[in-house]
Amino acid sequence: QADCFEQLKKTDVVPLLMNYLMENEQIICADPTTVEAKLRKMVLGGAGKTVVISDFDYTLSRFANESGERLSTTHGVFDDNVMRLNPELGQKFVDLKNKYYPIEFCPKLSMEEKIPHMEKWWGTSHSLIVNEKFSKNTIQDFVRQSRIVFKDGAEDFIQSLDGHNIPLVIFSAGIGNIIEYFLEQKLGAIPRNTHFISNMILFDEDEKACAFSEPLIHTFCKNSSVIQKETSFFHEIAGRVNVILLGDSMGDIHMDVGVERDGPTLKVGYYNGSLDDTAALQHYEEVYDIVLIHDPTLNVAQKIVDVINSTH
Ligand code: MG7
Ligand code: MG
Repeated sequence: QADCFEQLKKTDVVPLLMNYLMENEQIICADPTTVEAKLRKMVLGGAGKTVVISDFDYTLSRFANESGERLSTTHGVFDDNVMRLNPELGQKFVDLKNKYYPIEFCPKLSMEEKIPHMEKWWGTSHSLIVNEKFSKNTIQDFVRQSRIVFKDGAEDFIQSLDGHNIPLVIFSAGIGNIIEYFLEQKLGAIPRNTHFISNMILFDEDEKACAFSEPLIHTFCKNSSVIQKETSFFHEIAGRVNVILLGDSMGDIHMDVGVERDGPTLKVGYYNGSLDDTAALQHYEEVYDIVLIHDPTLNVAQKIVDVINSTH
């Protein structure tokens, strides 16, 4: 009985968070009962049972600036910078984007139909990078000059996870090195809790790009099929049964598949699309527990983590 009382006390904070989620018009929680139940389990488990699995592009990074202009993804770093230095090659990156981006988000095509196109896009774009033999230094400069911007509160969010020893797995179909350089530049170093599952540029002994890591990770294969079980951090997340998943695309919702466990996954989705597209928005509400509309901050994710940390 005392145990029961203790559990109630610990989860006292959950209704407060639920109120916050329900009162905000930019936050959609289609099934609050389920969300509340997941949150209670996560609070009881505490930081020690939690892992955050997050997408990077347009999830930890901002989708648009204050004037509504689209910001850059990790691949986009090449489009912008190469255009400046070598317009002919830059145009090739831009042509690829103009051809394949509409296919990635085409509502009429199935995932199976899109996959070969995504493989072609990533493959071609990566070949351009490797053939040009960009050096590590050049790419670090590209990142410095890029239009990748952290969401408000992202730095604090990452640091607070690290402070509470909650692992952060950044699962990205972008380019992992670009994320690493960005974090190094913004945070001074990559926090110890932070791990990557992504496409990595491999460098030769002269630090020139010479290949990409395998398997290729594109939008529609972000699941256990691309996770190498021998990854060094796997033991670190083995006992972490409660997952907070952060993403912005439909391809992000299975990022937790592959971690063997029976705890809940709380899926938080950033919706960056048009508000007129009610079908798309509805689809997000079905697959994500919490949908955040045009949110340039990490406030909600931070509040969830704060609540998990508050009782220990
Ligand atoms: N994405 C994927 N590729 C490219 C590229 O070559 N250039 C640009 N600008 N964007 C690219 O983080 C994953 C996202 O990155 C985009 C090969 C895709 O739209 C994908 O959703
Ligand atoms: Mg994304």
